[in-house]
Amino acid sequence: MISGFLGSGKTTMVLSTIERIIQKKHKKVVIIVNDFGQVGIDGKVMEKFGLKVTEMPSGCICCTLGTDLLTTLRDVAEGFKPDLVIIEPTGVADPEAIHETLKLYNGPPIGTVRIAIIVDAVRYPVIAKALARPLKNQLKAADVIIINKLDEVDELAVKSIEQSIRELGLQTKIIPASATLGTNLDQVVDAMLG
Ligand SMILES: Nc1nc2c(ncn2[C@@H]2O[C@H](COP(=O)(O)OP(=O)(O)OP(=O)(O)O)[C@@H](O)[C@H]2O)c(=O)[nH]1
Ligand SMILES: [Mg+2]
Repeated sequence: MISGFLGSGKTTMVLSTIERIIQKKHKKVVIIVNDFGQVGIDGKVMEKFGLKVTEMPSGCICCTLGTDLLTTLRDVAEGFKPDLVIIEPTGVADPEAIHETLKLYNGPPIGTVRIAIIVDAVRYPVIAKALARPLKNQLKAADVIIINKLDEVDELAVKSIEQSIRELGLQTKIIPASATLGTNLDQVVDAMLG
């Protein structure tokens, strides 16, 4: 699952890493997007990699569409037999709630669930103030935290974000990256796949 606030760069990160992800070990990948955001996932681009894009009606898959996520998952599992499913929930989704929802899934076995949280390096200071609680909930759920848009900030800003995350008492792996420039994406892929 690739989660994070609106506009943090989830879709861009998926698009920038998908080729590496497929090369790494996954042959058949399904992407479940809950909402087509600022950057859409172009069906034709995905076809090039033999991917399938499943769009779910907008809404929050962590709550109202909980069963729809499970239905969608079962449909793709049975119909497509993917090696990897990437879920991009809406920016407001609570990844922990989605994780709980996934525990109710009773289709073909899921295997490992990993959660990558993307934070926007530019907006982090504002979000940390205005949305401290949901931010903490997201970060707490993460197996890896990606500080995205490295190209837009200086080293000091990145250090201060890292420090702020550590002050929440989290020891989670943190990777600064740029989805648009391609910085540190090998590390991102390794951490996302586990
Ligand atoms: N400078 C910079 N811009 C980025 C980077 N990654 C994404 N963006 C831009 O940030 C904006 C949002 O990117 P998206 O990939 O749509 O973000 P998202 O998290 O999928 O957004 P929603 O699905 O709407 O929540 C776009 O204008 C991207 O081009 C990055 O590494 N650097
Ligand atoms: Mg998106």
